[in-house]
Amino acid sequence: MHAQDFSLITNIEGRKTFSLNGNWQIIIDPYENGYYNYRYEPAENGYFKNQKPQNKSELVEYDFDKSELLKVPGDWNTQMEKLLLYEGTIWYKKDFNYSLKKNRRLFVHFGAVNYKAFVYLNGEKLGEHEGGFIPFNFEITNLVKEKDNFLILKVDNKRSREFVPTVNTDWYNYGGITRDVNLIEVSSAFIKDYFIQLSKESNNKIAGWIKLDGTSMQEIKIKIPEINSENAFYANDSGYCTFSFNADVELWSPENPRLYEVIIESESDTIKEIIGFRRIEVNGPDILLNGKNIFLKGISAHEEAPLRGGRANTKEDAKTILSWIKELNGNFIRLAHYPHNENVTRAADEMGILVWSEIPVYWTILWNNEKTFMNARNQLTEMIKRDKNRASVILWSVSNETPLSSERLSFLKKLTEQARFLDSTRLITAALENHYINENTIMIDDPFGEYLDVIGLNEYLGWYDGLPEKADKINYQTKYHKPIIVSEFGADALQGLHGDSLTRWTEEYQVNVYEHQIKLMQRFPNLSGMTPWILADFRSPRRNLPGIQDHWNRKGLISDRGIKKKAFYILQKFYSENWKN
Ligand code: GCB
Repeated sequence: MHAQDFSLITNIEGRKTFSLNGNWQIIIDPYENGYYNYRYEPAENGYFKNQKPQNKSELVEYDFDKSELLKVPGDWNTQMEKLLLYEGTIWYKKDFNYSLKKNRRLFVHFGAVNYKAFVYLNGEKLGEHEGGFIPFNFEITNLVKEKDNFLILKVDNKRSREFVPTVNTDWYNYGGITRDVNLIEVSSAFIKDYFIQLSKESNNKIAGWIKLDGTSMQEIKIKIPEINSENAFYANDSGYCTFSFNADVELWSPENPRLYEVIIESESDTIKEIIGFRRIEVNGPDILLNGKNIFLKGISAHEEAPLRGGRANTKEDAKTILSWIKELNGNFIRLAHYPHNENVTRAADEMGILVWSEIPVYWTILWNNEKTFMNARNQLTEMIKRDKNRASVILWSVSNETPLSSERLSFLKKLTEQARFLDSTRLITAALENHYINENTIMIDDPFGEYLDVIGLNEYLGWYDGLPEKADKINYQTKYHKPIIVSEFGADALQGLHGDSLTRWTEEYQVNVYEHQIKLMQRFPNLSGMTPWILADFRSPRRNLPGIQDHWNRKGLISDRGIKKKAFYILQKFYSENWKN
C-alpha cells in the first residue's frame, strides 16, 4: 500500500487568507506562442517572465499590462463572446504585494483551474496541475517579495483522449480559473490537515488523524467547546497522530443538521472547523444513516450557475441549488460528474442535504494508460482530501457509464481501493448501465458491482430506450444483495413548449416519462434512493437541435432561466409522500 501524501492544505476558510480573486490580466494564446518557440520547444523566455522592453529598441511581443481582463473565479467562456467555444491556452496574470513576517510561511491555493495549469511566481515555475475540479497549492515562502509580485498561470482546457475526463462528454468544457485563488499564511509549524469524523463503530466515539507540517513530536489538542470536550494527543516524528475519544454529540441528519465548532491546537497553531457527526453504512439492500434506514430522495446536478449560466462558483449559487432540492422535498444531491465547489458541500452540511460526490471517470477513459490511471487516482484523492470532514458527503463515486472490459474492471477496482484507503467511513459507488437479458428483463450484474457498497444505475426508459410506457413492462433484477440508487432517468423538455404526452421536447412528454418512471421506482428491487437527470438545464455542445437545444441539454426540471417545468411538480409530489421513509 502506498503512503498517504499530505501536500494539500485543507479548510481554507479557517485560515488567514489574502484573496487574489478579482480582475486578472489575460493573453489569449491559441498557438501557445507564449510557451513554445518556433521549433516547438519550450521557450526560456515565455510569457511567464512578464518581460518589458528595457529600451526603445528591444523586441517584446506581448504586454500583460495592456491586455484584456477576466474575472477570477469564473469560466472564460461566458465572460467574452469570442471565448464561448474556445478550447486552448489563456495566460493569466495577477500582481500583488505581501509582507511576510519571519517564521511565517505562505502558500498560493487554487480551488480549481480547468484543465491544466502551469503556475509561475515572479518568473519561476512553481509547478503544474492537471484536473479541472480539484484544489491544489504551492508554497511560495522563499519567492514572495514585499512589492510587485506577479503570479502567472498558463491555463489550457484543450481536451485530450488520455485526460480525465476524455474528449467525449455531455457537458461544457468551461475553461479558466473557475474557483477562488487565495494566499494562505501559516506559522512555520502548522496544522496542515486532519480527518475528524464519528468512528464507524459507535455513535459517541470520534476518531481520525492530524498532520502537522514543519514540526513533529508535539502535543495536539482537540476541543469541542459546546460539549466541554478536550483531549490531547502526541504527534510522532513525522508530525502525524491518530486519535479516538468518546464524545457525547448530537448526531447530524437531514432533519437536524447539527454542526459543532471543533478547535485543533498545536503548540504554534490553532485552527477551527465546523463539523457534523453521523454514521453511514449499508445493511444488505438498505442504507442506514445513524443506524436508521434512509431513502435518498435526490436529483443530479451539474455545476452550472442557476440563473446566469456558466460555472457556478459563489456561496449564493450553492444555496440556490440546494434550496431547490429542499423545495422538491428532497434530502440528497448527486454532484455530477466531477467534484463541485467546496461551497456546495459546506452549504449541504448546513442545510442538511446528503451528497454523492464523483470524479470525471466518464464513458470511454483510456483504461490501459498508466498516466490516465494516475490522473484519475489523483483526482479521487484530492476530492476526498478536500471534503473528508463534511458530514453531508456520504458517497464517493468513482465512475459513470463505463463500458465493460477487464482493463476497465482493474482500473476501477484500484480506484475503490484508494478511496477505502483514504476514507473507511463512507460508501463507495459508481453509476452503472442496463444489461438486458431478454426483451423485458434487465439484470444488474456488472462485475464491478462486486467492489461497490452501493450500486448506481442509469437508465433512460422512455427517452433513449422506447417510449414512456415501456417502463411499465420492464422487470429489473439484481445479482447483488446491495442498495441500489437509480442515479439517472429523464427526458428533455424545452420549458414553455407544450403538446401531447408523446410529442418529444414538450413539458408534457417529460411529465409522461416521470410518471412512468415513478411507478417503476416503486417496484424497483433494493431501491435506496434516486437522483433523476437533472435539476436544471445545462450547456453541452453535443446538443445541436436548433430552436430546442442550441447547445443545452434540456433534461432539467428547471430551465436555464430558473423557471420550473411541469415535471418538477411531479417529482416534488412523489417526494412529499414520504414513500419508504
Ligand atoms: C447519461 C449521462 C449524462 C448525460 C445524460 C443525457 O447517461 O450520464 O452525463 O448528460 O445521460 O442527457 O444523455
